[in-house]
Amino acid sequence: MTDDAYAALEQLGAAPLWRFYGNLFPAQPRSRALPYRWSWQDLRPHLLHFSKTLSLHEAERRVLMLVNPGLTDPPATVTTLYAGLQIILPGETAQAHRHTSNAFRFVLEGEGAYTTVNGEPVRMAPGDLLLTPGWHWHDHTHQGDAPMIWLDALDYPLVNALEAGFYEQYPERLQPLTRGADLGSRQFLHGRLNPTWLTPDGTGNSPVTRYTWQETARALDAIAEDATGSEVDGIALEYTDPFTGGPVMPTIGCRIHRLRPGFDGAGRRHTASTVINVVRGEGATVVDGVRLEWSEHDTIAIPGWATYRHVNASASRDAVLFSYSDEPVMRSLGLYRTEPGDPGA
Ligand code: GTQ
Repeated sequence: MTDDAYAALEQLGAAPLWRFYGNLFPAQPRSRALPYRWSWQDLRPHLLHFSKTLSLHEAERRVLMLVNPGLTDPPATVTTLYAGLQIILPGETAQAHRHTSNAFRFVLEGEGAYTTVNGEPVRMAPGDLLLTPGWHWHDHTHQGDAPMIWLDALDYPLVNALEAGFYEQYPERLQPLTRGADLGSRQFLHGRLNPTWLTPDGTGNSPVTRYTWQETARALDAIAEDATGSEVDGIALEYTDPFTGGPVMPTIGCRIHRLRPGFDGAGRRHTASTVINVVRGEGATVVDGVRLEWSEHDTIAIPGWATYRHVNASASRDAVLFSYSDEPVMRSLGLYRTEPGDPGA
């Protein structure tokens, strides 16, 4: 009789809350994402293989998605964010399009390519961070003489969960160049001297199109000797929107971290989900008891509410990490929580 009573509910589009309660209101978050490391050394040959066998007319973008084993459908890197490795060859172009997802690129290898964002060619060199805010037209052109590889990041897992995804292809392959190269970067170069004739566009995206590695390295070097840094994140600098001093995108915050030689970080967890790419150095990030060993250009997933700590394995060299997370989302929704902890292992 009882089973019939439950079956009847299902027919009526109803369900007994008491059978779902613990899953719907967990005592604390239980991410479906797993701690994971994607190996640059293992994936790079596959990128090169597809660059030789798949043309950019067959694929809109030649990208290997970094799919978290706990998040295969839909594929995502952490619950709200995606990472992919994109390769483009000299002489190639990638079709102009736009989507409501916010995106950025972090350049890993090569030079001579640029992304055009709403008419502005934005040049790419290793370590550069380039923003492609939602609904901005973007296409890629490579005029160098060696393959170019970068990390793509998008918030589409979040945008699609919110059912706010729109996409459009540009009527031609490339959009016209209507602005000077890197203008969005040049006119905000100093961050403490902003152009008076410009105002925020209201989306919460930074107006800076390119954060050059040159500037990032200069910022790190300027404080390397005497900055205190964080016992969890090392000497961590947040890329900022010069209008607000806040994160570069409404959904994604980006940081660069310098871990001094022998850095043995304190453990912490937060509700934000994080992706890391190793700029240089060797070390490990321990996440909920799982030790993820990393070296140059590896990518790491730290699920939300997982406890983690970073270790620089070298006693003589710095390690540098680039990280991004959905912390701006958590904060703007009043859902950001953090506390110290020990990840074990
Ligand atoms: O380069 O525009 O990895 O639209 C995924 C979606 C890259 C891009 C991705 C994209 C792009």
